[in-house]
Amino acid sequence: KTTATIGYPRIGLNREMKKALEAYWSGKSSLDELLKVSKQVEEESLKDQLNAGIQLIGVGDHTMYDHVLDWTFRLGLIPDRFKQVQNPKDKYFAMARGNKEGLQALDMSKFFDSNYHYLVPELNANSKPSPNFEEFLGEISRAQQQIGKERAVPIVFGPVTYARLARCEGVSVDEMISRLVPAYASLLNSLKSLQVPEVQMHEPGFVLGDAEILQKAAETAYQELAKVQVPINLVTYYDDLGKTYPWVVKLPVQTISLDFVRGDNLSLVKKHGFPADKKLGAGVLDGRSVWKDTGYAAQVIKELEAIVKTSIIVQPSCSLMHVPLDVNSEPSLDSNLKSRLSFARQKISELGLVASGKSDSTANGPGVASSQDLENTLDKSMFSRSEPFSKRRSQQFTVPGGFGTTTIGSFPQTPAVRKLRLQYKKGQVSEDEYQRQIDRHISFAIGVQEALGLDVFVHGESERSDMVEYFGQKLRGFTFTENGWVQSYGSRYVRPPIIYADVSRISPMTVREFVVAQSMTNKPVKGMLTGPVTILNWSFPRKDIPRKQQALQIALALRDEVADLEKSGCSIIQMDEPALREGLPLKKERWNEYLDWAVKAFRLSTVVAAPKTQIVTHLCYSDFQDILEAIDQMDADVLTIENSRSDDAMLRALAKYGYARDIGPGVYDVHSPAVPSTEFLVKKLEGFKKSGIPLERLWINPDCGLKTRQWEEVIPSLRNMVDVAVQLRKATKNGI
Ligand code: THG
Ligand code: ZN
Repeated sequence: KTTATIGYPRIGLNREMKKALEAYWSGKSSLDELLKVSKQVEEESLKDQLNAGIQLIGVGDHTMYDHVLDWTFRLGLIPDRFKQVQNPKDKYFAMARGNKEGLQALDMSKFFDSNYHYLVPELNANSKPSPNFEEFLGEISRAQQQIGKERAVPIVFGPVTYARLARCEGVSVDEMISRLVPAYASLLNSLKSLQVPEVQMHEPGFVLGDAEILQKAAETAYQELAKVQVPINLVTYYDDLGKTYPWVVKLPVQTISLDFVRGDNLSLVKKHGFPADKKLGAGVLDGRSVWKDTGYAAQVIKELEAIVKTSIIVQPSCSLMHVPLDVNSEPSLDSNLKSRLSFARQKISELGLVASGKSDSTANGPGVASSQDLENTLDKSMFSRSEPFSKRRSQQFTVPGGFGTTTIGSFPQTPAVRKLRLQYKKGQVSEDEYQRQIDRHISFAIGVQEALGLDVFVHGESERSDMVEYFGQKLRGFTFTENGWVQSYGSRYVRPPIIYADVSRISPMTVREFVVAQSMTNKPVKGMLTGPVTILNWSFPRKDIPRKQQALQIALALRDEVADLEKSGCSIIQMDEPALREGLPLKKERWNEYLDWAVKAFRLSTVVAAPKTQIVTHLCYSDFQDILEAIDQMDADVLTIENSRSDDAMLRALAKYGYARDIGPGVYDVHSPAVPSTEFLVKKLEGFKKSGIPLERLWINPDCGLKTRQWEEVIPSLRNMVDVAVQLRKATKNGI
C-alpha cells in the first residue's frame, strides 16, 4: 500500500526555528540568517520523510509563524491597518505579533480542539484576495528537486475552512468562499504546471458540528476548482465528517482523506459506503498521540478493505505538528517506556510497517488497563460540598465594603527566577539553597502585595515554570521529555507531560510554599492549584483507559492536596481550569458527555473543602458563554474570568443566566505591557455596574496570571487597580 503524510513538525530538532526567529526579532541576526535556518529545517523534515520511504510526502507546510497566517498573507487578505508596512517580512510579523508602532496583531485562537493557536483572519465586506503565491511555489519547487516530483504533494489550506475560521464582519462565509475560489484556481493552475501528482486541500472545517450549512458554497467552490483538472485530495481531520459525510465524499475530487482515530468515520464508511471512483486517504495512525500503534491501524485498514473498491493510502490522522519530533532525543526516558512511544520520526516509520502489513511487536507494553469505571467506585457524597453556596458564603472571607482585590496567581518570571530553577535542575544549587532562594522570591511578592494594599495575596509561583509540568512532576503516573517540544504559537512551545500509568499523589505539592507565604502576612494567601481537566488536556493522555478515568484519578490526587492546604491553615484555594473550554468535542452532540465528567472531576477535587474554605476557579483563553450551566455546576465560590478584551460580554451573559456566586471579572489585559490608567479602570468598573451583576458579588483582579510581565509593569498596574477598588468602595458606601 501507498504511504502518505499530511504535515510534519516545523520547529526543528533543536528548536532551530525558535532560536532563529527570536534572534531575528531582537536584531541579533539578519533576515538572510533566518531564511537560511528556515530552509534547513524544511529540508531536514523532507529528508526524514524521504528516508522513511514515504511515497506521497506533504510539502509546503513549513512556516515562519503560523500556517493560517501564511495563507492570509499569500491570499493577500491583509487588514487595512497593516498596509502602511512596506517590507513584506515586517508586515508578516506585524500581523503575527503587532509592532513597535502600535499596530495590533491579528487575534489568536485555539486551532480546533488542539493546544495550537492560529492567527484569525480578519475579513469584511471589502476583503478581496490579491494573491501572491511566489514564495509558496518556490517552496514546492525546492521540495520537488529534493525528493522528486512524483513524491511531492503540495499542502494547501482549503478555501472553505479558511473562510470558516476567519472573523467575517459584514460579509458571509459563503460569499467569502466564492471570492476565494478564483485565487485558489489560479494556484491550482500554477501547481499543475509544476506537474505535481496531486494537491492536498486541507479542509478540517468540514468536521465542525455546523458544517452542513457550508454545503452549497463548498459544492460550488469544488466544482469550480475541479475545472483546473489537477488531482485533488480533500483532507479532513480532528473528527469524523458526521452529517456532512454523504455530500463531502461526493465532492468532485479524486481522493478523500479521513481521520479514523477521532470520531467515528469507520461507522460512516460502513453505513454510507465509499464512492467507487475515489481513493481513500486513511488516517489510521494517531497524529495527536505519542503512543505507538498497537494493532489498531491494521485492523481499521482490514475493515476498510472490505468496503473501499479503489486504493487505500496509509497516513497519519492529521499533521504531525502536534507531536514532538524524535523519541531518540530523550536519553533519560525509561527504555521500556521509550519502546512504546512514537513521535513524528517514529510515526513515519510506523506508516511503512502498517502499509506492508507488518506490526511492531515491541509496541505492546505491560497491560496496565483497569476496566472499572472509577466514578462508580466513589461515593456520591464525594462530589458535593457539605453545604450549599448560600450557607457557605457568610462563613468565608469577605472584604468589608466589597470589591476585594486580588491577582490570578503568578508574578513575573524574572531572569533571576528562571536562572535559579535551571541551576537547581542541573544540580548546581542544593535543594536547601533552592528553597531558601524561592522563599526570598515569595517574601518579595508578599512585600509588594502588602505595600500595594491588595486584599487576598498569592505567593507568586516562582517555583513553577509551566503549571502542568510542575504538577506532573510531582505526581505518580506522569513522565517528561527533555526535548519534546510542541508548537503552541509562533516561537512559543510547550512540552506536554506524558501520562503512562495510574495517577496518584506522592506527597503534598504546594503546601510548603503556601505555609512560607502565609507566615509572612496577616492577609489571607491563596493556595494555588491547576485543575484536573487542564492537567489532562495539556498532557498526552494514555490510550488504554478513557480520558474520564484519567481526569478522575488526577482529581483524587488534587483532592488530597486541597485537604492538606486546608489543614495547613489555607482559607482560600484557587483551582484553575483554563483548558476546560478547549477540551469540548467539536460536535455539540458530544458536549454533554465531556462536560459531565469534566465538571465531576473539578468537583471531586474541590468539594472536600469545608464550608468556610473559599474555592476560587479561573477560566481564560476563550469564550465561555455557551457552557454557563457547566460553570455553574462547578460550584466554585468565586469565578475569576478573562474579560477585558470581550467588552464584558461574559459578565452580561452570567448576569442573564442568573449566576449567583461571586465573580472576579478581569479588569485589564495582562497580555499588553501597557499600564492601565485609573480612568480606564474606572470606566471598566462602570461597565461592570451596567452588566447586571450585583455589585456585592464582585472581586477586582487582572485578566490572568502575570508571569509574562515585568515588575515595572505589574506594580503600577496593580496600584491603579487597588486605588480604583478603594474609591469604588467609598462611593458605594456613600450611596453614589
Ligand atoms: N501551559 C500549557 N499549555 C498552554 C499554556 C500554558 N496552552 C495555552 C497557553 N498556555 C499557551 N501559551 C503559552 C505561553 C508561553 C509559552 C508557551 C505557551 C512559552 N513557552 C516557552 C518558550 O517556548 O520559550 C517554554 C516554556 C518552558 O520553558 O517550559 O513561553 O501555560 N501547558
Ligand atoms: Zn488565565
